[in-house]
Amino acid sequence: MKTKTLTLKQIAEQIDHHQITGIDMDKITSHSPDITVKDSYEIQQHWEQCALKRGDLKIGWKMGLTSVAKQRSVGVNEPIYGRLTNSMEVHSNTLSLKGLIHPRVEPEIAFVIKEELKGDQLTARDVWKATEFIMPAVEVIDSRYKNFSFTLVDVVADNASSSRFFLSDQAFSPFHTPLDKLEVNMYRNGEKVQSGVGSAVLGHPVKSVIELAKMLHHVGLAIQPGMVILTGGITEAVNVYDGDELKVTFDSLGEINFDVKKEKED
Ligand code: OOG
Ligand code: MG
Repeated sequence: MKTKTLTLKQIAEQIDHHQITGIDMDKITSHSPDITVKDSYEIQQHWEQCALKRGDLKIGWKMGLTSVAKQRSVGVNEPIYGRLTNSMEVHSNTLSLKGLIHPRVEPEIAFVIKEELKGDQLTARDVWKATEFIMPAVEVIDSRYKNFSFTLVDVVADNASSSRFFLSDQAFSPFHTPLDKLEVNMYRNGEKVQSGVGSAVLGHPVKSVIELAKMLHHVGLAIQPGMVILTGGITEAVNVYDGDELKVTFDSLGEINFDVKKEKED
């Protein structure tokens, strides 16, 4: 079998290039079949270095595949995490398709943390105590792999398909409403395309934060104050195309609206 031996850093640079250019690529497991999940998280760390060198700032973490709907849709059956930088956050009501390959959007709940969260034995109470506020969010995922097809190792190396995200203008007290009961609906061009309830995320989105802290603890990391955490898609993700109008409603937490455009017009 023909195998190229690339270092983990070289693989991270390759993925970074495809993330920037918006050109799809072969799965890394197709040329480096021996890579482990642990290696993939190391690739993420190298990728983060590339992004920071470019001037990006680290602003948080995302959890992925925290709902059965999401796990089923991509055929990977365990939660993963990725890294968020400031250039991924969209501050307007337009999602530009520039640099994107085959984007999909999904409704999520974001937590913003005010005290360090560290350890693999945290409780929901620890997380609430450390949470400054929560916000409705829409994540735009975009696998760099051809046909949005990957194994666990591939998707972790590709920063858990992180691409862009929207946060609502309004933040809420973590105690405003029970997040496991929150009903979320997603409309594309006026047609309801997905609906779900917060409990789809590991029973309650707070559990996603506990799980993230645990996964990070196992590699000697913690969630730092100020970090944003996307807790994972509540429904399956839907494809978006040029000209689409998206509306995502979050019950008593309001809605997020945006248009999808080929090139940003500003
Ligand atoms: C992996 C990322 C999943 C989520 O919220 O479940 C994710 C993927 O589906 O490409 O962000
Ligand atoms: Mg997501």
